[in-house]
Amino acid sequence: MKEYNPHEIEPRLQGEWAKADLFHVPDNDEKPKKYILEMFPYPSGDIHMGHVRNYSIGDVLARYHRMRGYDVLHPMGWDAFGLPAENAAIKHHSHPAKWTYANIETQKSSFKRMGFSYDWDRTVVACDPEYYRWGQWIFEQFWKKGLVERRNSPVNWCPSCETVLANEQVIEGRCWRCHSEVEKRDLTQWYFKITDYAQELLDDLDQLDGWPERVKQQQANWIGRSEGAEVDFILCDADGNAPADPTDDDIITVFTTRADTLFGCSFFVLAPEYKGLDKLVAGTEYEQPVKDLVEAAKKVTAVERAQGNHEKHGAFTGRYVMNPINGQKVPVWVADYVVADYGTGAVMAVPCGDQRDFEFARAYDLPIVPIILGEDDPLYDTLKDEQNRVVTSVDWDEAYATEGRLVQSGPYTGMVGGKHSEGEAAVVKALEEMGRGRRKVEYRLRDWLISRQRYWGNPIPAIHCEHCGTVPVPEEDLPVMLPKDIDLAAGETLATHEEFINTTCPVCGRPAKRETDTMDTFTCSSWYYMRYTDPHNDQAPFDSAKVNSWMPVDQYIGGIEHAILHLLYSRFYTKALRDLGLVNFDEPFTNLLCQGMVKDSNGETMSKSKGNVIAPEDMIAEYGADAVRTYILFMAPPDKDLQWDEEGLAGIYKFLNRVWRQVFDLVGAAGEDTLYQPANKGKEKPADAAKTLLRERHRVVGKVGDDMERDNFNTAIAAIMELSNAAGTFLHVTSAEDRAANSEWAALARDAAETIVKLLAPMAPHWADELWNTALGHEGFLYNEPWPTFDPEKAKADEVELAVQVNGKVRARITVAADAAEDDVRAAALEAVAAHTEGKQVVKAIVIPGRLVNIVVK
Ligand code: ANZ
Ligand code: ZN
Ligand code: ZN
Repeated sequence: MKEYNPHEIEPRLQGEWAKADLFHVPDNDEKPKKYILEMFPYPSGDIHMGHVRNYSIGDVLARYHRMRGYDVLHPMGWDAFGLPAENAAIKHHSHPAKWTYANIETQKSSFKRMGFSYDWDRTVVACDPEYYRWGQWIFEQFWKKGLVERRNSPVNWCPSCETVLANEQVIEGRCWRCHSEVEKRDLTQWYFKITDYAQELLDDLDQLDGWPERVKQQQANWIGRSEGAEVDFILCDADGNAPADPTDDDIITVFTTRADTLFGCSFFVLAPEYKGLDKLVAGTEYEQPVKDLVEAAKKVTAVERAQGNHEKHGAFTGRYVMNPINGQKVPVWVADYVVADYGTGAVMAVPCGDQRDFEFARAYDLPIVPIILGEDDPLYDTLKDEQNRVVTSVDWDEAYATEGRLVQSGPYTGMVGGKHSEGEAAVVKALEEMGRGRRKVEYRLRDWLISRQRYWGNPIPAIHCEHCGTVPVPEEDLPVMLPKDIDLAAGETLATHEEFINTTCPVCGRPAKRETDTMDTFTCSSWYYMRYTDPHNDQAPFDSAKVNSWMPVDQYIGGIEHAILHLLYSRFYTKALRDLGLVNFDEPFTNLLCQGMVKDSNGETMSKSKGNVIAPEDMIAEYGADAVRTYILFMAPPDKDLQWDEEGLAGIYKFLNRVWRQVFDLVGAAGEDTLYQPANKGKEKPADAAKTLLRERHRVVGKVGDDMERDNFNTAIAAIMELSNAAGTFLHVTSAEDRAANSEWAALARDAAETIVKLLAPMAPHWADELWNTALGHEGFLYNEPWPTFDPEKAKADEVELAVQVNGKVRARITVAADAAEDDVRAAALEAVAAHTEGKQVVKAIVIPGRLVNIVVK
């Protein structure tokens, strides 16, 4: 028998697979299709265990479905634009492309060394002009469709990355990449109008049954639909006189989810960035204090604003507005807790019902009018029938933010108040009738800011002409190529690259300037999975028939950190491309699996700075790729964190060795009987061992199939181990001669061997192929072999052993038919413990099928 040597067989088989072009998948085959996809990596250097886990999961699924008879699309590529390449280039005085392509080569050879079954012919590299050309083309289609806007507004600026960021890339006020605190700047930037799809992005989450709940929840929260109303307040003088016929300039509108609380509005607050604030205070004594407040508000960091519990500061504007519901005059303040880009940037402050307003009222000594109360509130009895404002202060510690009864609220007094309440509906109706309010749905989702002031990205294909404005680069001139001659270390950027900038206007032919911003790298990852279906197309991003035949992705696998960013953007791209008529599906990823992290042996995240990184190549060098793959899949369910334990890996390596030997033995190819233990023969009868093996063979095939369909790779491997145990017992008690002499046993042994090898083939493909070719004497690769079938009848155990307890103590064991009726089992149990129940009364006898019979006597 040949010894198991992964270091010899793995590279050799990888070469054979490549030579046979094994993983090439045709487009127009009759077979049913599966698209298995792992998130493409950023080429940051060599691969880490997180990659190994991510791609091992994908590879097992790809190989499994292939054996199940599908044509499997399983591609790999690189998300190759982005800042780390630029930083590396600056550090080493080289070009980002050099660093990027070198890393791609390294990663690619690591993936090959892991034995992943990618169709390398379909590779997509985001920084290749053949790919980014079509990213630019899609940008232009979006533009034509009205989904692109260029506008000036306050944006997130990362001072360390020296570029703007989308809202999704600001995590608790910090840059997603470098964790620096993000600043606000007023800049003219490019946006994708993802907000046009806010409602559909929210609604269609319901279709995504195959997505983790928490990802859908995060997306729903991010989209943040909020149902309420807009209410118009009219500017008035200090005596409360408002123009009878107000113009738009006299009106300030607010968005509120709590119109029911209008009677409790005791002041009014504008965001520091509110448009028109300057005009309100110009030339008054309030101008300077307001300006000071606005300046100071810029220093309230985004981190603090996001948390919302900073000390609130404000200034009075000297102006008043009239509350449309009761004609009351309300002072207008400006304060740093109101954000400019939500609702209208103005709020009707109701300190009694809103905690932020409450805190502000306390800080500036503004009235807190109780207009909503719980029925158990001490004030309730006094105020419950009071329509007028008689109490204007409370001794509370916080606002009353839940449902309650409206008081001091005119005709609405006594109604239930709260979000979507009776009171809210009544007030909105009244406002609508007087033309001072209307229903409104707000979303937290903002348009996607996609321009970046960085070199290593996809150039935005636009030209600025003094005469014609900003116009798209003609399609036939795409791609706008990134210039190669740039010295980033010397501070050069696209914006300083004269040759790049200067061009002619495609409309009027006069000199014009190119746009120098590049696109967010998340635009590259928003459609790469479509390009895989037609990667070499030079006429279009992809052929619609091809993309529609493969997409949506059946199983997508990647990290939870993309819950909002990549996964939301990809859904937007899909819907926009659908509306452009380029694809015919609504959602890109039918099933999503977010794999858990790989932690070190103490449960800590692995990082270079902690020095606790386990390098995949070291583990491969020691145990081979098959053991690493199988171990990673065995150690934990795929969505849970995995704690590294090298002993466990050594155990899996031993298991592969043991089964290797078993397979040779089972087919009598070991040369000698390596596992036969004549001394054991007496303990277990060979006929019983054969029976058990046959049953396990059928049971385990059924179980592994079920487990694979549910991504339970760990329990699938555990079941294969059980089958191997049954095979082991059989080999201990039968000799090669015994088996050769009994044709039924010989057939059983071969079938068991082939089954084990096939079941492990998705996890340990080299090991399996080598056994398939040597011990089992077949040609070709298991990738092309059908998955084993099973007979559920044969999988059934015919007898089971049950413990019999009397008053909690095990007194006997009985063996009964597996399908025995409960009454028969009870009778057998009572008979077996008759000595312990004699003279006593049996109170109950409970049968727990397959496990025990519990008898209580007294
Ligand atoms: C009056 C009111 C009374 C409010 C009350 C709440 C409770 P969601 O649910 O998140 O949509 N708001 C509106 N625009 C704002 C802005 N630009 N910056 C800060 N806050 C703003 O929140 C809606 C509520 O947030 C609105 O309803 C408004 O305060 C506030 F007892 O109006 B409410
Ligand atoms: Zn940054
Ligand atoms: Zn022009």
